[in-house]
Parts: sequence; structure tokens; C-alpha cells
Amino acid sequence: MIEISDELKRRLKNADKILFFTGAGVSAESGIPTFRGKDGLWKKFSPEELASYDAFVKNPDLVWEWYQFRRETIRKAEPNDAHKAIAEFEKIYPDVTVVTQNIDNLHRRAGSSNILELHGNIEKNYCVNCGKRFDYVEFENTNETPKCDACGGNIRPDVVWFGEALPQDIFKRAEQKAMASEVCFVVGTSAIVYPAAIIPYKAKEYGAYVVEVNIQYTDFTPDADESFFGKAGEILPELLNLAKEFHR
Ligand code: BJW
Ligand code: ZN
Repeated sequence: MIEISDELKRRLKNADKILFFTGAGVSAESGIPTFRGKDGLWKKFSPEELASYDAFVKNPDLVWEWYQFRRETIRKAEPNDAHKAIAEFEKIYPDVTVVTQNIDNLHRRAGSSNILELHGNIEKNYCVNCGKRFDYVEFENTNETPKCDACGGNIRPDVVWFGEALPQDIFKRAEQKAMASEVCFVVGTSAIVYPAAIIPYKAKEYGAYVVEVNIQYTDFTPDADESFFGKAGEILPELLNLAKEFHR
């Protein structure tokens, strides 16, 4: 059982606008590896070596294979109790937004309806040459980079790599939701990748009470109003129950 402060009780009681800022840790209990940490590597490559346009130009098949491997894992995965609890907050509060760095669709599959995906979506692809868009299903069994049927260019996943800009409209909306939020939960992220990591600081700057949920101390911990150290799939259902108890 977690213990929460009187201030968090007061906030849960009076808030209308809730923001969740999530990272890979929220999907860890669904069996999807995080990026950093001991299980965060794939075939001895770090995310910085694979998640970049330079890496894709140098070795498109390696990068494509990494994404195919991850798509398979993600497709087999199910939303966990953290995703489900987050989705259920919508039944209590009128304005709930999930700003996620994840590309795995698990918030959507758990039933969340207002999701802002800052780093794209692994189910989608586009041609680097002409921009034509393709669905994942078209390349289900391809371990080599597929070629665009319109121009022959390489097809890449529609995700944001290092050095690339985030989708500006989505990032703007996320910032606005952060600024308007009254309680902001920061769940399962190392909070080291920018500009996404600005979101919880924006929330705090504009008056939100910021609550972190992580299995360990992060770069954001010193700035959190309250931190719960434990698994998201265990802590979030407890926070949901407390919200149900206290919300007016
Ligand atoms: C649990 C748990 C459980 C585990 N329960 N918790 C130097 C200084 C500052 C910035 C830079 C710099 N050098 C370069 C930059 C910029 C760079 C950056 O931030 N780099 C840092 C690494 C230093 N940023 C960029 O390049 C961004 N673009 C940009 O800046 O563009 C500028 C520009 C402007 C205009 C025009 C052009 C350019 C883009 C960043 C894109 C990041 N992309 C990735 C890949 C996405 C696609 C894919 O998935 O393949 O996004 S990298 C990867 O990191 C992925 C994630 O979304 C992101 C964040 O990781 P996350 O989610 O926090 O995961 P982890 O693994 O780090 O943490 C997991 C956490 O969960 C841990 O804390 C665990 O403890 C916890 N946990 N189990 C609760 N059960
Ligand atoms: Zn093309």
C-alpha cells in the first residue's frame, strides 16, 4: 500500500485536468524492453546507434530488422495494469491526456482516448524519398528494408530518431496540456531525452502538482513534488483507487 501526502489528496480531490507523461517503463511489465538499463540493449547496439537517420543510411537493413523485431514483441504484448489504470482515470476526471514517448500503441489498446505520441508510431512507415505512407501490415515478413512502389526509395518507420524534430503540432498540444494540467504523473521514463522531457517541467512551472512513478531515482526526481518508487503496474492501480476515493 502506498501512502500519499495530504497535498496529493487535496489535488486528486479538486483537479479536473490530469496529464500522464509516459515512457518505456510503463510498457516494461507488458514484456517490452526499455531503452536504457541492463536489458535495454539489442545485439550490443545502444538506441543512440540505431535510432538515427545516419544509422539508417549507413545500414538500413540492420535498423529495419531492429524495428521488425520490436514490432513482433509489441504485437504479442498486452496492455498491463498501468496502461489500464491510466485509461480508467478518464472515468473519474473530465480532462485526461496521455503524452507518451512510446510508439507501441498500448495506451490506445488499453482504452485511453486522448493520446499525444511525441515519438511517432511503430505501426506506420513512410518513404524517405517521396514521403508516401505505408502500413506495417504490408511488410509483415520483411527483414530487409522494403522499397517504395512509387519511387524505389527506402521505407522507414514513422518514428522520431535522434537529431530529428518531433511532430510540431503534437508537441505544441502536449505543451499546452502540460501548462493547463493540475496533476501531472510522470511514469516510467528516465526523462533524459529532450525536447520530450520538457513536458513535466512545463507542467510544474505552470502550477501542476507533479507525481513521479518509477522503479528508481531519475533525473526528474529532484523536481518531482512526490515520487513513488515501484512498478507502474502496481502503483498506478493504487493511485487510481485513491483518486476514486478522493475526487469530489
Ligand atoms: C519502470 C519500470 C516499471 C522500468 N515501472 N518504471 C545533449 C544534451 C541534451 C540534448 C541532446 C544532447 N545531444 C543530443 C541531444 C538531443 C537529443 C537528446 O535528448 N539526447 C539525449 C539522449 C542526451 N534529442 C533529440 O535528438 C530529439 N530531437 C531533437 O532534439 O531535434 C532537434 C531538431 C529541431 C529542429 C529540427 C531538427 C532537429 C529527438 C529524440 C528522439 C528520441 N527517439 C527515441 C526512439 C523513438 C523511436 C523508437 O522507439 O525506436 O525515443 S530514443 C528513446 O528514448 C525513445 C524513447 O521514447 C526515449 C525516451 O526513453 P524512455 O521512454 O525514458 O526510456 P528509458 O529506457 O530511458 O527509461 C525507462 C524508465 O522506466 C527508467 O527510468 C526505468 O527505471 C523505468 N522503469 N521498468 C516503472 N515496471
Ligand atoms: Zn517513394
